[in-house]
Amino acid sequence: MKDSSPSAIYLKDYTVPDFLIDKTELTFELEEANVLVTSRLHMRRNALSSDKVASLVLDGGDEMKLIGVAIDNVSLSADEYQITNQSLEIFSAPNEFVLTCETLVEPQNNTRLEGLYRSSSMFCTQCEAEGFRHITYYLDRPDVMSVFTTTIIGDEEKYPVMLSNGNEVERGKTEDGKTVVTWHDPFKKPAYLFALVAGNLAVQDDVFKTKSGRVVTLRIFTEHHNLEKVDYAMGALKRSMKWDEDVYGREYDLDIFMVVAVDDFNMGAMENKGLNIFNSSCLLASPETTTDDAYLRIEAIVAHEYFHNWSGNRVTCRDWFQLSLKEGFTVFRDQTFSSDMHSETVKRVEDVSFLRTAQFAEDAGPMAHPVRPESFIEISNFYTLTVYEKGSEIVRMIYTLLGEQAFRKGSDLYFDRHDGQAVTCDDFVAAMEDASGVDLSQFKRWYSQAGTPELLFESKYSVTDKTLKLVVKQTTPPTPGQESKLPLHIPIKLGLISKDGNELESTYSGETAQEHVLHLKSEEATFEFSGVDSEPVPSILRGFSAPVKYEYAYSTEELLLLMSSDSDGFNRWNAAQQLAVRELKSLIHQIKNGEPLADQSDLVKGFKSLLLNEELDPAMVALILELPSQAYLSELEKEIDPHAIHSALTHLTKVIANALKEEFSATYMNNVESTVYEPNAIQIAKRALKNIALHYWVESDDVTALESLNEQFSNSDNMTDQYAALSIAVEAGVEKADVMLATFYDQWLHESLVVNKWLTLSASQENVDGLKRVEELMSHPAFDIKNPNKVRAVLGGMGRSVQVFHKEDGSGYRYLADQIIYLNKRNPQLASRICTPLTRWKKYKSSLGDLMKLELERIQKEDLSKDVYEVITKSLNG
Ligand code: B3K
Ligand code: ZN
Repeated sequence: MKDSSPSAIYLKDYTVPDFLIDKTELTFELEEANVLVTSRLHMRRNALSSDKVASLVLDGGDEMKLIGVAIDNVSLSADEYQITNQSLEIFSAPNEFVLTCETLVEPQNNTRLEGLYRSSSMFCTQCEAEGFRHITYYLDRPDVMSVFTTTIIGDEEKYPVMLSNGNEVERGKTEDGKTVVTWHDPFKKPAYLFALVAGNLAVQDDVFKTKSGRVVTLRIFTEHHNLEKVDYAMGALKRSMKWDEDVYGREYDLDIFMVVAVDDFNMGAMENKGLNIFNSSCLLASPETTTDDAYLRIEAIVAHEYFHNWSGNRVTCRDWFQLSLKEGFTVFRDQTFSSDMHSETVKRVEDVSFLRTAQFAEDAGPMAHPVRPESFIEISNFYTLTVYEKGSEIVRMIYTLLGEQAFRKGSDLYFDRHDGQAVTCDDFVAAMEDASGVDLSQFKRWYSQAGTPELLFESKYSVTDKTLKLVVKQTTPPTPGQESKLPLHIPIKLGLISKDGNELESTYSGETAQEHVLHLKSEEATFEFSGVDSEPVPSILRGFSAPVKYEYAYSTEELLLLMSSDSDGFNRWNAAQQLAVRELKSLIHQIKNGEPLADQSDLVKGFKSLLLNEELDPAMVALILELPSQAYLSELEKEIDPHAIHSALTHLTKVIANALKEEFSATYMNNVESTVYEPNAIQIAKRALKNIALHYWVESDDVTALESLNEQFSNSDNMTDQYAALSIAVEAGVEKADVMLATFYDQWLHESLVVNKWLTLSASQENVDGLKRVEELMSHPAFDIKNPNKVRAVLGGMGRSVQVFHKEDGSGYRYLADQIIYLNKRNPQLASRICTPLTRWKKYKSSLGDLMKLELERIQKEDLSKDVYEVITKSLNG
C-alpha cells in the first residue's frame, strides 16, 4: 500500500489522453473466493494527442492479479508489457485495436470499499473517483468516455439479482447452470460511473411518466427485511424527476432507473448511470426509525444523485480538478429542490449555518483549497465542503447575478452545448456568459482563490440629502500556497429598514426599489442610495447572497429590530444569531479570564417575544431558539478553548431556560401533535419547536419537565420525538439518561440504523471518564469496524463530547489517532476523513493544540496511505 513518496499532480499539467476507448465490454464471473473480470476495450489513438507513438499506460492497482492480456486476440508476451503497483504499460500499441485483459479480484478482502467489494452477502461497486482501476486495467480518467456492455455470470440462488448500468438486454444460462445477464448502457460515460450489484435483494417497482410521455420503470432494491422502508425514497425520486423537468427542462433518458441500498459504504450515495447506489442510511425510512432530519436528508440525497444524471453524467468533468463542475452545481440544484419542496428560509438557514460552521473552518485551516484545486495527492481528499458547498454558493451567486430567466438560458445552453462531453468549470461559466451577456471574467476568481472573504461595512446617512452612503471593504486572508489575494466580484443583496420596522424604498444606480443587488468588485467601494426617507438600518447580504464573513457595527437595538422586522427571513434569523454570538463571545471571554459572568438579558428579551408571538412560523422560531453550536463558535474564535466555549453554552442555555421556563413549557404543550406522523413541513416545524422548547424546559429548574421528557421518550410513535427526548436527556445530563440509553438499545437492537444513533449519543456523553465508554462501544457486539457508518457514529459522537475528546491529558486525541492508524491500512478514505478534528490543531489553545500535533506526528511515522499522508503532511506543514 505504501507509496514511498506520494507526489502531487497538477491541473497545469493536464493533457488529453493518448488513447480513447469507444466500447467497453466487461464480463464478471462471480465466485465466492474471487471474481474473474474480462474486459474487451475497443481502443484507438486519440487524434488530439501530441504524442503519436505513446505507449499505452492503463491504470490498475496491485491488488488485482493479471491473468492475461492480448491485443486483437493475440496474447502479449512478458517483454511486451510491464506492470507496476499502479499501472499496466504496453510498449507498442497499434492505432486501432481491441485490448483484452483478464484480472482476478477478491471482493471479500476489499476493505477499502473502493472498486468491487462485498457488503454483507452482496457484491457492489464504488468507482468514483478512481475505483474502477481496482477492478480491471483501464484509462481511469473522466475524459475517457465509453459505451459499456456488462455481462454478469453468477449462481442464481445466491445472486438472483444481478445489475449493471443501462438496460438488461440478454438473460440466459451457462452450461453449468449459472445465470448470465447482459446489460447495455447506450450513453457513453467515464469509468467512474460504472456500477455492478449482485445479491439476494428485494425490489419495489414504480413508474414515472416523463413530460414527453415516456414511461420509465423505477426500481429500488434492498435487503428483504428493509423493503417496507423504501416508499419515502421512491416518492422523493418521483418528485425529483418532475422538478428537474419543470425547473431545468431535463428529462430522464433511459427506460429504467435503479437504486440499491448498501450497508457498507464510504459516503452517502453514488450517481452511477441508471444504477444509483446508496448508503442505506441515506435511503431507508420509516416513521418509527427515522427522524425528521433524516427524512429531509434522504429526500435531498435522492434528488442530488438523480440530478447528477444531467449535471455530472450527461455532461461530466474533464479532470478531477473540475469536480465542483458537477458537485457544486448539483448541490445548488438539490438545495433549490428542497427549498421548493419545503420552506425557502428554513432551508437557506440550515445550509448557511452548515457552510459557515464547517466550510469556513476548512477554508481557514491547513487543507484550505480553491473550489477548483490546483493540485492534489489523493483526489478522494477533495470531496470537500469547499468543492461541494462553496461550489454551490458560486453557482448561487451566478444565479443572483443573472436572474432566474437568464440563468435557465445558461443552463440550457450548457447542457445542449456539452451533452456527451467532459468539460471544465470555465465551460460552465462561458455558457452562463454566452446566454446572458453578463461578464463573469472577474467573478471566475471565486474558482481559483481559496479562503473566506471578509467584508467590512460602514454607513453614513445624511438627513438633509436623504442619502445613505455605504462603504464596503473586502479582503481575503492568506491560505496555504496563496499568500496574496485579488478582489472578488461579490453580489451583495441589500435592503433598508426604517427604525420603526418598515422596508424603505431607495434609488440606487437609477433604480428605485426596496431591495438592490450591489456589485462589489474592488477592494473598497462606496455605494450611494438616494431618496431614503429616514435613517435606515441596513439589511446586509440578504439570503446570504455571498459566502463571506462580514461586519457592520449594529447596536443591540438594531439587531432586535432586524430580528423582528426584516422582510428577509434569513436576515431575521441571522440577526438573532449575531445577538447570541455576541453574548456567547463575552461569556467565553469572561470564563477564560476567570471573571464573573455578566447578565445576559438581551437574548432572553428577544426569545420571550418570539415565544409569545403565536403568529410566527414555528420553524423559524425553532431555528432562532437554537443557540450557535460549539463548532460554529469554535470557528469564530481566534484561539479555541473548547472547555470555555462549552461552559458558555451550558451557562447561557440555563439562563434562558430558567428565565423562560413557563413560556417553554407552554410552547411544548401547544405543539404536541395528535395526528398521525408525517414528515411534512408543517409537522416537522411543530416538532422542531416542541422539542427545542422541551430541551430548554428540561434544562430549567422545573422538575415537572422530566415527566414530559419521560412520557415523550416512552410513548412517542415516531423516532423524531423519541430520539429528541433521549438526546435532551443525554445533553442535559439527566439522572436517568443511562437507563434511557439502555432501554433505547434494547428496543432497537435489531434496527442497525437506529443502533448507529444510539452509538453516537452514547459516545457523546459529557463525562471525564467517557473514553472508557467509547472503548466499550467499539467492542460492543453492535459495533463493526468494517462498517463506516458505525465508525463515524462512535468517533463522531466522541468528537462532540468536549470532556472526552478534548480531555487535557490528550487521551481523546490519542484514541482517535489510534483509530486512524488502524483504519489507514484497511480503509484509507475513511481514515483520512476522521483526521479532520486533529487537523485544526493550530487554532486550539496551545496546551491542547500541542497534544494534537504530537498525535499527528505519531501518525506521520506510520506507513501511510496516500489519503492519510496528504492530510497529515498538510496539517503539519500548512
Ligand atoms: N459523487 C459521489 C461522491 C463520490 C465520492 C468518492 N470518494 C456522491 C455525490 O456527490 O453525489
Ligand atoms: Zn454529488
